[in-house]
Amino acid sequence: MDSSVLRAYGDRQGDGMVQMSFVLQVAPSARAREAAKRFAEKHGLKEPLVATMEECAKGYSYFVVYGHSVHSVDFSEIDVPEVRTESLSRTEIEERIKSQFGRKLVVVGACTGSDAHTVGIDAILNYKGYAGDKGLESYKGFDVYNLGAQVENEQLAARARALKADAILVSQVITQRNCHKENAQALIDFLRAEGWRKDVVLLLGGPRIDHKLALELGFDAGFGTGTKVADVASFILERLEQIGVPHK
Ligand code: B12
Repeated sequence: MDSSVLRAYGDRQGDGMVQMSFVLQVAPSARAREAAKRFAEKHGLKEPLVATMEECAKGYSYFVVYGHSVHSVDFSEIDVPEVRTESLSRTEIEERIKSQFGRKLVVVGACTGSDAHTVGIDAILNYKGYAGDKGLESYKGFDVYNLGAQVENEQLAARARALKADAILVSQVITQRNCHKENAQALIDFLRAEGWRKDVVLLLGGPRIDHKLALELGFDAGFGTGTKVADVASFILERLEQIGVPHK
């Protein structure tokens, strides 16, 4: 089998085993189990096995069904943009800021629009960070301003400008009706209209953000689930060195 063609791996190579879970508006019963099986078959699963049928509310059942999927993807055809930055250690980051810039780098971040999910941006910016990974505030080389939640683009831009920010970090967690795209795009448009988009590193982050989307919207990079603070710091340094605004 061509190793670049991927099928789901269950018990053995190429068996295509997957599981799907869903809720049907019916109480658990033998008929409900058969309904779940047929539902899975209609999604293309071969030989489906209903592994779980549990009442999750009165008149509703939660199912987990296993079966063989028939699809595959050719890995060799996949090309997605990735953030390609040398990941530096904390010591390297501190030393490079000192030697390349000779001052603290100013970072301003917020969770913008109606979005109130601050845990992600706090993880990147605040001293205590997240899951043992301390935020940018814990680095001597960064001067960090976390504006918090539900910050309007204009407010973020004004604060960033007043602080002579080197980098603006935007977090978007809510993606209902694509509000994250609209909101992030509006910030870019605003900065372009004000004429200083190119003078600042702009990062977009959140669990449903990827590098490709961020680039399409006009950001310098996008960071998704599991982002590490050192990777963000390394990217900011590299990008600032490229755009050449070392001394303000
Ligand atoms: C905690 C939480 C809340 C809390 C938020 C508290 C707070 N202060 O943040 C509260 C209870 C307020 C809340 C409210 C709501 N929530 Co909520 N919430 C969550 C939950 C459970 C966890 C989010 C979280 O903290 N993750 C942990 C952080 C560390 O992860 P992260 O954000 O991905 O961050 C990492 C990376 O993405 C990245 N990153 C993130 N931002 C940035 C920015 C930059 C610049 C960079 C570099 C990196 C970066 O780095 C971080 C570290 O690795 C999620 C479900 C889930 N399990 O994810 C739902 C979830 C996000 N919420 C959801 C919803 C719908 C809501 C509400 C609309 C519910 C309602 N009907 O009222 C409201 C909206 C409120 C609002 N106006 O925004 C949905 C969003 C669906 C969608 N696709 O839009 C989710 C996914 C739940 C769900 N499955 O439906 N929520």
